[in-house]
Amino acid sequence: MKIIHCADLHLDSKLTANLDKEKAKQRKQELLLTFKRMVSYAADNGVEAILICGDLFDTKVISATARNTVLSEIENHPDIDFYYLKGNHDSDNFLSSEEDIPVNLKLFNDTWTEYDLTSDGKVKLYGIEFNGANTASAQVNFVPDPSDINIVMLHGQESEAAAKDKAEIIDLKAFRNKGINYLALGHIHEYKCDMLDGEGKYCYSGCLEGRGFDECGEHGFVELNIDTESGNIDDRFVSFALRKLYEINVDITGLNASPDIILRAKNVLSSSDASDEDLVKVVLTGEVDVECEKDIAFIANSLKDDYYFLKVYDNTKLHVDYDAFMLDESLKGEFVRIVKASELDDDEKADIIRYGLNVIAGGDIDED
Ligand SMILES: [Mn+2]
Repeated sequence: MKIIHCADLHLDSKLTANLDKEKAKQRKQELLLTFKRMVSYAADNGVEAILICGDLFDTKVISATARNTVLSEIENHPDIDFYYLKGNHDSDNFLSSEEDIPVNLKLFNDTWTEYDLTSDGKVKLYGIEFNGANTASAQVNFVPDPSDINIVMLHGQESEAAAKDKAEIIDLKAFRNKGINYLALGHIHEYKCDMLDGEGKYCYSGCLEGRGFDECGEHGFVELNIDTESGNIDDRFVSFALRKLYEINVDITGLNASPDIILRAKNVLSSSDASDEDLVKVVLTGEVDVECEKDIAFIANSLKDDYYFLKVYDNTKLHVDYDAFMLDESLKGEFVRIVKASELDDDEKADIIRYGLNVIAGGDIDED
């Protein structure tokens, strides 16, 4: 049987951190459309169950469009069972009353819930929603029958790192050597799959679409193909996002003018994987002369039409050729010598010299 494991869709996410109002609205719709596209993929490929491992929604306030779309996708695909385990971003607001729940929408609560994925009862699905009080004991006390094919759904941060954002800690040790074939996780937004113990795997599917530049790269879901006879589970990451996000470093060491920087950036961008549908953050790196002409807004505007969204972040270091100013009798030279003699650190000196020289030359102090 085929199963889809997804998580962290964050439908209704605001998406205004980078995008303007219009594009944020469009991108928000795209998150919902990608969910629909995934359900169509499931229907077209004979997928019998979709596991949603938390953070289906982004906030407690769920738009009517998102709610209605999710419910209608579930209702219109009666051959697919949707297993929805709430994450730290989800709330009960999605379903207003009992009669709203479609028969093929299966839910979880704060105690262990068990579902049979096959009529012979050989493939079991377990899940629990952690709430702080139940987290530690529920993990230790969980004992499935190792002779079954066991799939477990959870939402939380695996124990190697501290939990952020009120997520619960999942202690992987507590799930080892219990006969779990596949631990389907949500919370970490990047795909990650590794061995849980000698037999089973644990996996974060990652989010379905990247939203910010902390979610660069491939995003999608995991397709599981379970051999219900042998118990063998074949897992495959399916890259599915409509758009990808890229952070691309452009070293502009030695360049002194915006046109040259633009040209360098275009060269680096054209050899990257980013396509015109994608979102790109260009990070300028390297060391440039304190007097170099580098208009970040102009550089960004010159590059942005090639992509759905592009921004430029300046991470260059400034180089001050102090020797060149030592004999300069103008105001410039005097200014540089005063800053050099100050107790500021080198980076602060360079920043102040750049601003000062720019003002002396008649420019604007916040040109970058
Ligand atoms: Mn999440």
